Amino acid sequence: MAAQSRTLILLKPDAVQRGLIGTIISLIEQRGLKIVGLKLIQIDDALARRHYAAHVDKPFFPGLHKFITSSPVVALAVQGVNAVEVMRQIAGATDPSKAAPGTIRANFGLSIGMNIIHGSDSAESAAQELALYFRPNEIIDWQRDADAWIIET
Ligand code: DAT
Ligand code: MG
Repeated sequence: MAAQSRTLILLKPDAVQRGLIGTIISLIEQRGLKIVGLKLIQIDDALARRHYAAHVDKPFFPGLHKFITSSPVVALAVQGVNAVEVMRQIAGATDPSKAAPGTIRANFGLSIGMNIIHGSDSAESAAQELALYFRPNEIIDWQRDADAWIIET
């Protein structure tokens, strides 16, 4: 089977509040990606600062911090061929009003500060971010029989 990687996805407070959890998880599954970790979590101040460490000094950080701690998020560990890149593609550009048609952010959002979904932006950040949200035994290396019809050998 082709080499696979993992990425950390968050369904942000706006997605949870708007009842979009199932819809977005379906899109991830339908693409052929495999969910290997899944939980509902309330992000606190410390986790917000660690997750968005690259942005703590940006002018938009106070608003970002308020938003991401305002309501629960769904954290997903997602696995597949080029999972980091594929999830960034299907999420779309950071600003939903500029995201390509058909992407999750374009389909469900309009505001950069409420842009529905987070996806790790590199293999390195994926490894760091997965460790923020999941203990090793919360990521399950399960065998999916449908992979025979999704991933070329
Ligand atoms: P992405 O989430 O596409 O990786 P990012 O890492 O540059 O984007 O920024 C993290 C989040 O911060 C982003 O999802 C929404 C928020 N954000 C980024 N730029 C912003 C801006 N100019 N104004 C308000 N919020 C912003
Ligand atoms: Mg980012």
